[in-house]
Amino acid sequence: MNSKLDPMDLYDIRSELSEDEAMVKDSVGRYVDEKVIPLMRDAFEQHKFPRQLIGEVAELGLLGSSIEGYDCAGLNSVSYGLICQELERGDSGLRSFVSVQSSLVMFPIHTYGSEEQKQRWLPAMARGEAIGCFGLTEPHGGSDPSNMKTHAKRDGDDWILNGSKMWITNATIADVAIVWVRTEEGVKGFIVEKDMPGFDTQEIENKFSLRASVTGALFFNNVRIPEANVLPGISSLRGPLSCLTQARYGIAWGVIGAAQACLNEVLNYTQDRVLFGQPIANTQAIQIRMAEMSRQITAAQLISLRLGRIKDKGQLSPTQVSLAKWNNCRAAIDIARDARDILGGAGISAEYVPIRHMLNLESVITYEGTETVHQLVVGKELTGVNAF
Ligand code: TGC
Ligand code: FAD
Repeated sequence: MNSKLDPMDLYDIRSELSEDEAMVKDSVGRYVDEKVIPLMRDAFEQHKFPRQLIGEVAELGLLGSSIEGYDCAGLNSVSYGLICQELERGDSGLRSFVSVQSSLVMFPIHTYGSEEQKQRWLPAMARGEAIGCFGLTEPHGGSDPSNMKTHAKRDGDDWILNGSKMWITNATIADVAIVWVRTEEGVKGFIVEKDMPGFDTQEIENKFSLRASVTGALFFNNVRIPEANVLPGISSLRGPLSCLTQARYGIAWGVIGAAQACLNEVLNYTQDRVLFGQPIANTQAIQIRMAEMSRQITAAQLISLRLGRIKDKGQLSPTQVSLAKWNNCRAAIDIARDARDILGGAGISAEYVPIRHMLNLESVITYEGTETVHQLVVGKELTGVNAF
């Protein structure tokens, strides 16, 4: 009776998708199966972001996909979520690239930028010809961006920028950085271009997580920024935090893909692994563990779809996004760790996907707000008390 259910979609989320959404999911899914998955093991082992994928994801319309106009696809939020899910089924590093470009760089330019800034950057970024990064976190503590030290002072028509940012995705490959800066007029977003004198970047090497993604530091030493490179539409911490809401939304969907990849791996492996005279898939303990994975994936899918529908109605609250990011990252990392264990010794080999996803998810559960940050956001909503 149960054989008709899709093990990756027990509640038939697919039937809730529009024709266009299902088409997005299928086309990105095919691309990931054919072009992404075959590359990711090597990319992870070699600690290299496969840059050849940039042109391909751009060609598929996946960069800035939620933006209307400016050569962007203008898809809805559920489609953006499905894109993240399918990409992260391949690797969190590729989803990170697309999240940063779309939600953290193109979104603030589109939302807070001047028309000139939008015309200059958005079409080039949609085509993958310009790459962006987003600098909010500083070395002394990312969870509390209100304690920002990076600052800028007016000098005639320009600004002079000093400080540094740490743990920045795409740092060393970016043509442009959206850098959040303390000024006497509030927190402002600066568009810093890679060749500006005094601007430097450095890659963070020897990571054990997100090895197929570029992470680095940004340094600003008296960088002269013209007023034309300041986002005119925002002067408070709400600017960067609103970008995080977009990216966290995508992550809540994305990690479902990583979890599905792990469940799929153990479903196959346990059929063939014969111990004590039977495939381990036939044992109660293994079935319960895989059922638990399926329970968590199903809950995450339902949360994400509901969140997407709320977002598409324009009624999203950041607290709802925090709950989804927390729940779904926790589910995905628990699933990846358990899948690694079910594979036994083979689980530590790069031949199987769980350990790569497990290691990646250590970053994903930390960035865009740690689990504790999201728990405290929900706690604040429930009690009205700010416990940070
Ligand atoms: P708070 O006083 O609560 O808020 C300041 C202003 O911002 C508004 N706001 C938000 N707006 C939109 N979305 C959100 N999520 C928002 N959260 C707050 C708020 O309404 C207020 O607006 P206004 O107009 O009244 O001024 O700020 P706080 O300083 O108390 O901080 C709250 C806290 C701790 C939740 C926040 O600082 C936080 O989220 N901390 C975590 C930082 C973080 O997540 N950093 C991520 C860096 S980027 C990254 O990791 C990229 S990885 C990408 C990849 O590779 O995929
Ligand atoms: P800290 O803020 O120092 O936190 C340390 C610990 O304290 C955590 O466990 C935290 O949960 C806990 N904690 C904090 N506050 C409290 C509290 N009130 N009560 C109890 N516990 C608390 N940032 C960007 O700006 N742009 C990027 O592109 C980007 N990409 C990243 C890519 C990777 C691979 C990684 C790992 C990080 C990236 N980050 C980026 C930074 C990321 O957002 C931060 O690492 C994250 O916000 C946490 O900040 P932190 O590392 O300084 O930890």
